Amino acid sequence: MRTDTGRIIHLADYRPTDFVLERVDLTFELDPEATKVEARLIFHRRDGADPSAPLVLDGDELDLSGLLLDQMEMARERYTATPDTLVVRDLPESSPFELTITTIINPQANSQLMGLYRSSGIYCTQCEAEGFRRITYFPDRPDVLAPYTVTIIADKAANPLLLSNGNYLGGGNFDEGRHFAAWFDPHPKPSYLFALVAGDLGVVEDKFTTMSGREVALKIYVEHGKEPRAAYAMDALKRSMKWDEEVFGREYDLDIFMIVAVSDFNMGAMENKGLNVFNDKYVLADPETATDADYANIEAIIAHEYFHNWTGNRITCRDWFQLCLKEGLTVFRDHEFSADQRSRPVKRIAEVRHLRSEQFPEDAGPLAHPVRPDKYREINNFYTTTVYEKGSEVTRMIATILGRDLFKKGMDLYFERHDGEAATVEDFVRCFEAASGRDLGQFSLWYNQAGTPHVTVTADYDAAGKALTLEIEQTVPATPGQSDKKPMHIPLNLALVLEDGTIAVPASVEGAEMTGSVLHLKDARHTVTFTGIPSRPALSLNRSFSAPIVVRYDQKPADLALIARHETDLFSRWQAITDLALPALKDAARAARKGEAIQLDVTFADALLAVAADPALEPAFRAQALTLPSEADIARELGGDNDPDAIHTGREAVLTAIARTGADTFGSLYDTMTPDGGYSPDAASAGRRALRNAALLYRTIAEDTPALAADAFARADNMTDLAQALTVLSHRFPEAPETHAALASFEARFAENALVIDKWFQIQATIPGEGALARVMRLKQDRHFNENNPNRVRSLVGAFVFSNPTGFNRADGAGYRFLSEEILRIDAKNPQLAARLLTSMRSWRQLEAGRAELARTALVRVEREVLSNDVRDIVDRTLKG
Ligand code: B3K
Ligand code: ZN
Repeated sequence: MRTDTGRIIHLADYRPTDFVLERVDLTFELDPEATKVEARLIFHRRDGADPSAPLVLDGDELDLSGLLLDQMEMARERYTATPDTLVVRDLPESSPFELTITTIINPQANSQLMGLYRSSGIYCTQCEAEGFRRITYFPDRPDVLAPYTVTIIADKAANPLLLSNGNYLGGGNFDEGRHFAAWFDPHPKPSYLFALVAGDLGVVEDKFTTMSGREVALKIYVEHGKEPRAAYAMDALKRSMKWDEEVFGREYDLDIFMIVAVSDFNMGAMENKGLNVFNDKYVLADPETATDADYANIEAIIAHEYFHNWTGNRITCRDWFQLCLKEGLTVFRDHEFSADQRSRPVKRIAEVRHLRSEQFPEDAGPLAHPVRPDKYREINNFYTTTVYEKGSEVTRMIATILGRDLFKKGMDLYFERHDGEAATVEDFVRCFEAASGRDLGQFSLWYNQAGTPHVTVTADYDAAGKALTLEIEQTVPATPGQSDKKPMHIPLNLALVLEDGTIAVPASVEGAEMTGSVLHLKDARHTVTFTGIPSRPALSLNRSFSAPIVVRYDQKPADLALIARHETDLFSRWQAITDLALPALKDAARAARKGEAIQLDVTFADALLAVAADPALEPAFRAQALTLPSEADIARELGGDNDPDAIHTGREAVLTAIARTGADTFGSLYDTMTPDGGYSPDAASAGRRALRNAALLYRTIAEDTPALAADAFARADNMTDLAQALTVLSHRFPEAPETHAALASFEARFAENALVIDKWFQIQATIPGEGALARVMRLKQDRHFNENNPNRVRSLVGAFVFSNPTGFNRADGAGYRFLSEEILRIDAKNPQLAARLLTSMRSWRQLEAGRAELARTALVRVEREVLSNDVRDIVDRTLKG
């Protein structure tokens, strides 16, 4: 177990290595418990480096078993080896030298799933961020780039497949049933992009011809028998390759591109050069076992990892502080890809929902950090929605500010200038400045200042002068370690919607620069005047979510209804509907909190139902309109002293009111939004299913019987409908015989399919209410539960702590105690997984006093007993911030 050094790494301390790595040559002799790794590394001392500086290499739980310098054994006094460093002294002043380092590692015992591990009979690696140092001593940092040659030797019967990065060089047989394969990756890369996979897997093959006419072999490796379920992933891969050529002008650069799906993986997927490794959840799909959301995720993640080939691999990060340089940019690219493949507005709505529910709480709590942090204690804890999703929003704002053409010019310049390099955020921003001639100095604060900016707007219309004046104020809340914030450059897209539904074109704008419909806010306060506005307009603010901010504007319901009906920006129509529903949800929660009767004015539901029934709108959008803000969204809007039970009760009352008011609409949607033919995962068909399933929920609420959902469960011919019917049944009628029967039949039917059994766990773990904890504890004893599989742990424990607000936040604190015990147990095996689960406590200070105190007690216990650096970092910050 890695011991906590408590050491904090600072961006300001960055300096290049004393030695330049020229080449890497690795030989693996695979064995489940004693794999021999021989690393031949050619270095030379960097120009200008101290001629007496030793070479310091990173390790993690390593044991050195041999060290040669230029093929000669090294004298003991010239080096010092510990499990986490190898220091070599008296090295040549300028000439290149070769170090041969031998280590013996135990892949079978590697339960952290970092470095080289073996599970379900497959050898697999995960090296980002600092896993390579668990394989051999190495300058394990992203600014050390070299070409790699890899030779893998293994038992042939158990491991017919021997894969690594780059192009295949050749292979052959050895005696005693062993064989070998050699790979060469000509593109210099950092160690975190290294990968090795060995074992016995099935393959799906295809090919792609690049824009310059080169043929690339495409291979997706999956467990034998699962090949048909990789067809959609292959299709998504080919579409991604084509899209990156057409939209970003980026071509693939090796003869082969491989994806391997594994079932034990800490994260979604990993972009290793030419050899992506995936959690099989994001590869395998067929209509019987995958939902529409699964298909959309597969498409997005296949694209994301593929896009990293340029944004991440060809141009990598100088240091881990620059993580958003590859992640934020690549998320932006995958968002754009999905928007082009599916419905742009619906995709945007889904992105913003996700940002608000995951990133906003992070940015408002003790774990808040800038998109580019300036210090860390454990880098694995910085693969966050702030780095990824807010990082993507920051890239999107650059595109909004510069416009499409200049953004493209800046991206081209970035690829041209930095190909083959390890770059920084400053390098990236400079390319857009050079391409556009604009100064992005103030804009760059988005990388360095944490916290979600609040923009408060008041409006005054002067009918006589036909002028609209806006007072706009921005504030950026204090976050841990950052109390004073400077005003940011906020691109605020807005529209003035007139009573007849048209959008006013002002004669002049004063008080802030405006390009197209985007107002550039740069000062703490602006007074902006629009002239030539014929009548008092409704103000549609932050259209398409042009900036990741919270807008505070006291909008009249009639204006929101106008926007919901007429805005040309569909995102804003959805936002208006949400804003119409929010006051009812908040009021209902407040009333429930005080134990008062909930009085509802449901006039807001008219706008929502009008959109739901509008045949001119795409069904997926209509389904989004029917999906009310979640309980977590309402908690965030309430902003403190939160009682999750009251929020739940209030939201239920609002849902019931909508269900009753809209009974006719939901009846007819349920009858008409039926499939056109057999199942197809395309976005339009998925939209119809989403709308019909939303109708199923509302109808069930209005009718208050399990009959309809039980019927839907019996008739479903695809996993989307089946899982939704099971969710409605079990969440609404957990004790009904229909629910027990459905859960049992689902389990029996899919007992052999781990990914579907994950859904079975997840649906049950999120059944609301006090009884959830007992159910989760019972499910932990189920024969399907497996504590060593991260997907399974996330589907039960993760679903409970992240997605069951009433169950987890039980008033007696039993949910928090359960989490603290789970964290301590999981931490002993897999610290990364444990640390991630503990981030479910990030909003604990927003809870009412009784729960907050119980949450604090549970955190203190974790702090007292924790072992790993990963969990210690999270628990310390969560308690302190
Ligand atoms: N780059 C990886 C994430 C690695 C996480 C390491 N703790 C996947 C991705 O973002 O594409
Ligand atoms: Zn990524």
